[in-house]
Amino acid sequence: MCTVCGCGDGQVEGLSHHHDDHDHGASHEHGHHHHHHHGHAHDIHFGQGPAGVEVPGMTQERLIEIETGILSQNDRYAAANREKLSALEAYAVNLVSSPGSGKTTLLCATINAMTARGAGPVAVIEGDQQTSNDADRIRATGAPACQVNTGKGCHLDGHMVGHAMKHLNIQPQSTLFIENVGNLVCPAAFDLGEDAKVAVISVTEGEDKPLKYPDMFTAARIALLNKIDLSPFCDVDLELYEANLRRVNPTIEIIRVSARTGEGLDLWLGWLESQAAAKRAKQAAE
Ligand SMILES: Nc1nc2c(ncn2[C@@H]2O[C@H](COP(=O)(O)OP(=O)(O)OP(=O)(O)O)[C@@H](O)[C@H]2O)c(=O)[nH]1
Ligand SMILES: [Mg+2]
Repeated sequence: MCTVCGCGDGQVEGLSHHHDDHDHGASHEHGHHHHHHHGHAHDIHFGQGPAGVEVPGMTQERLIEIETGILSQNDRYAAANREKLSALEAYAVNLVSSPGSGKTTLLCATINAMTARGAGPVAVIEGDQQTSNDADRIRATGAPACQVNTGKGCHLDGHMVGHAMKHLNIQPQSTLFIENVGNLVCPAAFDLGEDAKVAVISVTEGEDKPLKYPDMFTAARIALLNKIDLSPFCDVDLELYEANLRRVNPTIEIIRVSARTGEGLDLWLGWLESQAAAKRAKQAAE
């Protein structure tokens, strides 16, 4: 189960995957009468309890118990992945975003640019609910890729990534790119053993997205503001976009990129190189 949104394949008792109980009117009665002086309905806030999430039929205490169990299990797998990657002196990023922000297109462009500069071995793990489309696109660049289909699941977890790492036979000093399932909510909560989460957000999505989905941008170390080539056509205020990113995460780094034109790719590759070098220097000093 995903402890963020409650989805999954019925591994947890009492959780129906078919959310056919949509009687919101009855189940969310406030129990007292509201007077709508201003002629508009009140806003409804779920996830205000200690668990931060609502699942019908479950208490907040039980939800916290389940979430703690799942996340600590996940953290053990993630720690094992991190150890393996460190032993290989590999650097791993977890690319997170909404569907279609351009993760795979950006990855293909990144890999091609890295190959052109002789930037060392790469490997890719592709997470999607279904299809091997993205792994096929990566393999077309010549890079090794392993597709993980999550089925009903909405994110990759540490266990899935551990399996994929075994399949990939990762070379020493590699850069490992993990493309998470397109989902701006749940992947934020799951450590995969990566060195950094990289949020890809495109100019077409709207400047308010960092404010509406803050967890993802709080978890990310860097945001790649993609499809910058389209900004003249979509009434986007790039300064406001960046200000909103910094409002939810004051230390987030931001690079404007276009996977289409290659704008900003040098800065992104430079960031990757410096992060990997810093990791190796830190390991050597230990
Ligand atoms: N104009 C423009 N289009 C882009 C850019 N990057 C990606 N696209 C387009 O955006 C669409 C989605 O790109 P993908 O790379 O499949 O996005 P994704 O994030 O991998 O999607 P999922 O894996 O399904 O979540 C495709 O039509 C791409 O050609 C860009 O920088 N500029
Ligand atoms: Mg993709």
